[in-house]
Amino acid sequence: MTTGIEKITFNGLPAVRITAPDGATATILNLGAHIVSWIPAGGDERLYLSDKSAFKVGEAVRGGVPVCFPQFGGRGNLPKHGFARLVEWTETESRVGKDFATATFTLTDDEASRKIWPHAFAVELTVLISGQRLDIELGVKNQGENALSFTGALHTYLRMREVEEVKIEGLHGLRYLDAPTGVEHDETGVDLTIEAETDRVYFDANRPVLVREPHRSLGIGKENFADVVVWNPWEKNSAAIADLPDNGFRYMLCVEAAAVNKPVELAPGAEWWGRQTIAAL
Ligand code: TA6
Repeated sequence: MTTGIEKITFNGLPAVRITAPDGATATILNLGAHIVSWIPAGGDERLYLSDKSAFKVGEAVRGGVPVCFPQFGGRGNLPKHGFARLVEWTETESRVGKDFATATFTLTDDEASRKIWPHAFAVELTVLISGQRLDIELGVKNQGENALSFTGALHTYLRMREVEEVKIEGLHGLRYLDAPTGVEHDETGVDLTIEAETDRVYFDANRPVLVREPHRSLGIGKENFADVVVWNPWEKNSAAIADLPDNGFRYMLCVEAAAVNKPVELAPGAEWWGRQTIAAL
């Protein structure tokens, strides 16, 4: 095991692999500051990654943790889920401490971004691993002279042994938007199970979410992201997504810390941050 920070090439793309002294490791692409692997200390891979991903600048990677910014989904005129996942970020700081390893990537506006989103901004993504835990923090600063607003998400693809075995707890009683129909409901179930296409935005989801598999679990918390998105494309959509294997839906579940329903508003000079924490249990 190599402890530390390694600059590597991952499927042809520049990446950083961080490894904590306890053996926890994560790999982050410069493209999109996209986490493509997370293995907790002594554990197995906990993120789903499609090997049909293009792994090309300008195209989104399918799996891992896409950073959706400054637009969630199609809620605006930008490319779906924003442009941040399509471009290269700069690695600014990586280090290993006594019981953690961390890497930080930044993205600022440039001519191309200003053409489609006329704002001066600085975005930072910090990944920290320690033992059984992964922290992902997104920071946004408005560096311009006008107010800006954005939506976004840490679009985390969790790796599942078999998605039909999974029970998701912590969403009971929440209002949610069922994205395919555009209709809102209240969550009446105690455990959410995935047995069909599921694409929901749970509003103001303030409790932690527990993703239980028969043999292991993940506890997912967040700060400052108001919403939780749960997505599985199921069979028909999975087959229609070119960069996902036909049966890919069986082995993935997206549980996303998201700011969707109420865009984040930033006055000139103002900053915001949001964090998703995942603990392997
Ligand atoms: O977060 C769920 C979602 O918005 C779904 O509606 C689905 O389209 C998914 O994201 C994936 O989007 P992508 O652009 O990566 O294919």
